[in-house]
Amino acid sequence: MLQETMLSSKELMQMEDQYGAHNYHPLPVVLAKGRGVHVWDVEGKKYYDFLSAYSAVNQGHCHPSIISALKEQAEKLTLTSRAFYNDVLGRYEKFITDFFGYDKVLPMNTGVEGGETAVKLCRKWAYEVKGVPTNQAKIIFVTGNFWGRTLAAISSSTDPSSTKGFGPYMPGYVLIPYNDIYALEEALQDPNVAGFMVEPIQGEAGVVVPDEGYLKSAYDLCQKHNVLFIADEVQTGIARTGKLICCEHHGFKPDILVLGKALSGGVFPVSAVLARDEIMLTIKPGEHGSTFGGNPLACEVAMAALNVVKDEKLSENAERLGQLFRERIHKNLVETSDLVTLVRGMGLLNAIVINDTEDSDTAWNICMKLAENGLLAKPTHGNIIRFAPPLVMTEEQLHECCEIIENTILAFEK
Ligand code: IF1
Repeated sequence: MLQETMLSSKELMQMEDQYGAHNYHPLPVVLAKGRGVHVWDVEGKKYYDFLSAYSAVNQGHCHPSIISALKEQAEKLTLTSRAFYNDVLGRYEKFITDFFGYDKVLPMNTGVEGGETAVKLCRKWAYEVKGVPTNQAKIIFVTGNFWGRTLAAISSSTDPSSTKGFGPYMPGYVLIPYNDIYALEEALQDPNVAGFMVEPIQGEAGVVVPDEGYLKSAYDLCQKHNVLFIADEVQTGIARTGKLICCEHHGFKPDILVLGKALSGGVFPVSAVLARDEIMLTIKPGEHGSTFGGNPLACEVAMAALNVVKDEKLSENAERLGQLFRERIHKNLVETSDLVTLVRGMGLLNAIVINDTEDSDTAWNICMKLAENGLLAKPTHGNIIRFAPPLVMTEEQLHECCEIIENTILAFEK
């Protein structure tokens, strides 16, 4: 019965084209199953997943302990709204604030809601604690940032594909170049600056890693000017770069920490904003929230997902395998193929730069060949291919994937 009603990849892609908005351009692969580092398409072809849903599936697809937490809670209570208390939220709030070392958490659902919450907290803190005149608070962002698709998020974007046709934009934003400490120092001279929001590694911009020392210097400058350092760790957090959060590599704790994606292991939309009381308590009852924010299902899933990070030592694994990956790709591709100019990243958030123009389809065509050879990845910004497998990968699997990547690129004709 199931066999007869099963639609082919082609039929399913046509259905999306016919009935869905055209706001994506996916690789022509239709996935039907995921487990660990593997996914399978409708026709049963097996792939290594080297995108991990943009670092949301750090714990591997359908991790058994996260799925059982989901199932168990789903049979009990899924949503109460915050009109009432429930028996999970308080336990989750204690768990996650202990886990990351903050006084309090404000639970939301998507990464961009986390970013919006951080911006609102920062402004409120500016008016109530720092003493910035009402509606004069400014937040500094960096060029090349990406923190989502809402109007507040795209108002800080320098990418026309995010901004064009969606104006007017949110006021109170200051834009400076990424990885330029002098530009930050200059922007911080304005006493109305309330915060500096930045990704420790710019994911969408193409896994752009700032110079050693930039982030710590930026943090120190923010402290000096009584400005909040807001770390958008939606993509870099949850062990992805080889530490629990990327800022840990640089020896500081952000004033506001935004988490999402792998906070749930890709099982459920869960995001979180963590901060000390002085910041968090500026938002009073009824001033912010969300229907699903902190729902019992999300909380149980997130606790299970974070326990997997700890119990399976995913940070350590990401650190070790990421080192291996960059060394091997540098030796076998950067040094030998004129198609690959560099490999960069931290932990298991890496990318290669293809020696072609940004608007060329070379990176896309390489990803199409990689898919044929059983490995899924997708270009970000034309000539850059991001490689971000689940952090549960073994060394043996990593070498098998490097084999596929190397053979595909070395055999590739532009
Ligand atoms: C899509 C990009 C990555 C993020 C950072 C906040 C958010 C994201 C650093 C918002 C989301 C996702 C969005 C997703 C593709 C993916 C992405 F290509 F769009 F830019 F990873 F680089 N901060 N990134 O990376 O989180 O609201 O999506 O939960 O399809 O738009 P969200």
